[in-house]
Amino acid sequence: MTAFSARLRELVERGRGVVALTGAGMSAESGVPTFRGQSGFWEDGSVEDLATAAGFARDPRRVWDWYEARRIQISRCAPNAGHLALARYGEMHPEMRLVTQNVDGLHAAAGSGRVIALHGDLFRVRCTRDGLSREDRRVPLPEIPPRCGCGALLRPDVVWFGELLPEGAMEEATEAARRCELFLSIGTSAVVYPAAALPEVAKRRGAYLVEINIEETPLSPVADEVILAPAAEALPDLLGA
Ligand code: BV8
Repeated sequence: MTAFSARLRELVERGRGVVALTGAGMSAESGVPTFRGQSGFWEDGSVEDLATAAGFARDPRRVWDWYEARRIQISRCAPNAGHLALARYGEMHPEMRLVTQNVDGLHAAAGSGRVIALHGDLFRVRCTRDGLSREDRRVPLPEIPPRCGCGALLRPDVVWFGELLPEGAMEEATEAARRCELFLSIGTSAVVYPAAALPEVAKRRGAYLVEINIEETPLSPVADEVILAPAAEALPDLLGA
């Protein structure tokens, strides 16, 4: 059983103005690899080649090989107890806002509605000619790199480095962070901006800032409470299973 302060328990029970920001660590116990840290995807420093528009223009097949492998892997993953605890808590407290950097769709699969997805969705693709995006859950894809009916290349409908976040998503998330009483930063290394600015926005406006992670991050010294535990263990304890 994870230990929480009385203050945190009281804020969770009140349930007024709770915002949760999740990162790759939220899905680690579902079997989805994280980006940084021990088994991180980007240990070999290939982020520039795999998660940028320039990398895609240079070698669309190499980028799609990576995204296709993630789509296939994630299609076999299920939401964990942490995703389910957040979904149930959101049902009981409809004003709770869930903001995610993840593109794996596991919050929606767990039943969370109204997820603010800052970095897009692995199971949506976008035509590189007209920019229109659509859901595409085919696993595996029929060809790599996949093409639109118009013949143009399709790209993953995710936000790459150097790209702007989806219209309105950051504004909605920032407004929620400004108004919340309790901000939970869960399973994120807190290094990717502008998402990483959200906890600081909440803290500056007087929210109680809590970090749930298995290790310290640059956010830890700023947090009011750091819970060093896996998300799938801490969240059911904190929010109720
Ligand atoms: C942008 C693609 C405007 C989708 C990703 C200052 C201001 C603005 C921008 C910048 C800035 N400084 C630098 C920038 C540029 C850049 C940036 O932030 N770079 C960083 C690296 C310094 N930001 C951008 O480019 C953003 N765009 O700002 O546009 C602009 C335009 C032009 C020029 C400037 C600005 C776009 C950012 C989005 C990039 N796309 N991914 C995909 O393929 O997935 S980001 C990538 O990192 C993922 O999306 C991921 O979501 C994100 C954050 O990583 P985390 O989720 O935190 O995952 P990570 O592996 O790092 O950490 C996991 C954590 O979990 C660890 O702490 C670990 O301990 C913990 N953990 C592990 N197991 C568990 C656990 N915790 C709990 N339980 C467990 N079981």
